Amino acid sequence: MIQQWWKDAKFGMFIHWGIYSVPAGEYAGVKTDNIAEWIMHDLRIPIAEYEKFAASFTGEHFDADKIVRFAKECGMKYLVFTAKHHDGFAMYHSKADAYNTSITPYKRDPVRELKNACEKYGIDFGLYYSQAQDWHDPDGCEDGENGEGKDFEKYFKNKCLPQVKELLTDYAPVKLLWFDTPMYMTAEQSKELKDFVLSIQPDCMISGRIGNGLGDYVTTGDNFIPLLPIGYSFEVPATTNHSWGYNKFDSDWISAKKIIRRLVKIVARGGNYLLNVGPRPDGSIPAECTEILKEIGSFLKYNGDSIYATVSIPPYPYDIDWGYFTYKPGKLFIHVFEDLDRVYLLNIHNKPLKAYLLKDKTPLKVKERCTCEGDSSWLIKLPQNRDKDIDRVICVEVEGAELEFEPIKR
Ligand code: H79
Repeated sequence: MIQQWWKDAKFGMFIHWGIYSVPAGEYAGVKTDNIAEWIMHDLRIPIAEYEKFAASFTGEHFDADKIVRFAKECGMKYLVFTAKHHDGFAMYHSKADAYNTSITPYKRDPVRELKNACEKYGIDFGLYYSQAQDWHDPDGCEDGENGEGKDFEKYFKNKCLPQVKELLTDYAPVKLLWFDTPMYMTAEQSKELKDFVLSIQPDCMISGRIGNGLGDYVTTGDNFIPLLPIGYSFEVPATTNHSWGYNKFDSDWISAKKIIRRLVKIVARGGNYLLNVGPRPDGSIPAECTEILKEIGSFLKYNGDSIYATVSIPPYPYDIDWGYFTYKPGKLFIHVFEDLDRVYLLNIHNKPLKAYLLKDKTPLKVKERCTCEGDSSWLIKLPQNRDKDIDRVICVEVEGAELEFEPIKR
């Protein structure tokens, strides 16, 4: 079931950390063109060779407290950590399977450490678990195969369910289980997994990728933003460069400007944004990435009211190319992406009561007028954008609990 904490959160941190960060996009002199955590699959690395990466997984700079505090400073309200990715390596002390962080020089349990830090800083804690693909288990799914010669039920009963149970009992409460790539799981298997999760923790949320339409919400395609409000709660999982796991060659970072604007766009359409960081094998996060997140944090520090706990709104009937609207009962937020000196809008039904720039409360006037064509209109003059803000947010306090746009008249 969708929980209110998740609906209100809007912005979360995804962490992809695993032994794929050791090859970091290159194996035996060959670079992978694809996402770095897929290197085992894409470069056909034999299991026994891939296992050797565990010996270089040192984690000496992994500081869960610092990461979670940082996520909070950057305005993220929840966190999802890869407890097990498709490579089958558990990033916690699993009793069900020895292939886990205990066998690395790092030795520790990042799930435990992150969970404790999340509790300390009031961040909602979630875990990613690759329930179907497992390239280490002889019976786990692998992309491009249809399961011939494999006994998926065997893997499902002997590894997947026991590990999910461990996660939900040893690290409770897990607020969100983020399943991924259901592959050829049947509806019965997805249902069994869902019922199993809920039997242990009834209020645990389940991502859309549990498969067979059984998730609590829609998980969009990786890095894909729906064009319109889709009528369901949704979450956009997305990267800060082109990979999820650390890739030493990927220096093509997405700017803070783009990410802030994507966040506004996603929230305006009723969704959440789960933004990924990929630590190195030593546990550090590339500085280029943390700088981007800091800038997002500065925006949210002053403009968070226009993001968190906002509700999905009907689409505005005109195509405005300079920004977006977000809304919470009584407050319409107009996000202005360009250096406009005025905002002119038609067809907003609610009566404006008071307006100001959200970041510093500079008062603004809303001039209301009926146009010659008979449309209602608002004119709001804006001061110069001296600080070169990426998004100037105007808050207009309005009458009425629901936001209503008037349709375009014939
Ligand atoms: O965990 C992250 C990805 O590893 C995972 N989902 C996010 C959250 C994911 N699993 N599958 N996919 C993404 C789709 C992957 C497709 C591709 Fe490929 C992997 C394209 C290139 C590498 C498989 C191998 C399909 C083509 C080649």
